[in-house]
Amino acid sequence: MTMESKRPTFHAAVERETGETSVRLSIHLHGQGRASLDFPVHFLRHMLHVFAVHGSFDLTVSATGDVEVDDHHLVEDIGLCLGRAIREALGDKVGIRRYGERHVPMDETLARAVIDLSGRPAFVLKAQFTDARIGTFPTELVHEFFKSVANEARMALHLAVLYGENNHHMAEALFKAFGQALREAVEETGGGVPSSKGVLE
Ligand SMILES: [Mn+2]
Repeated sequence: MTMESKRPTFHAAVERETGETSVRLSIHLHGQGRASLDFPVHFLRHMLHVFAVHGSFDLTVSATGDVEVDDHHLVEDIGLCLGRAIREALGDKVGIRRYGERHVPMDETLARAVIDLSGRPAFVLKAQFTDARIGTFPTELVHEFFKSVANEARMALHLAVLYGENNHHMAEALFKAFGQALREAVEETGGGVPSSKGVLE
């Protein structure tokens, strides 16, 4: 083989520095739900805490950014680093389940996450948010965050809020569903590469 293959280690650390943001992120995908989150976007900290707990991931994020402009750059770049870390942690994906899906209710809201760790980025979010902001957090950044994750992790990520009324619940149910679906997708099955093509890039 000319390509260097790398077995899944289930953990990775990523650092990324630009003129807009500085992000250090590490994740253990077979962890215990411990989160250490230090960056100035409070709502995303709440969401990533939920993601880590519900996926039983150990997640550390330390980041700064130009939040005086708005939260956009930092949220996007944390998503990008999370996606990159997931991809690195999974290596050649030998012996993992590959697919994961969950429906998660949160009070009046029902959300769904379906994942294929296919090696090909695709992202769909179907949600009817009714407020432009959740607290101070721009609601549209929910879409931007997950899109960055899906692109960099090279996964197909299909998210939907099937119904709901409270925008905080809708976002939080999506992060819970994403965490639980990802946890399923990264489970070890003991098989080979879960693809009829024999390769998942
Ligand atoms: Mn909450």
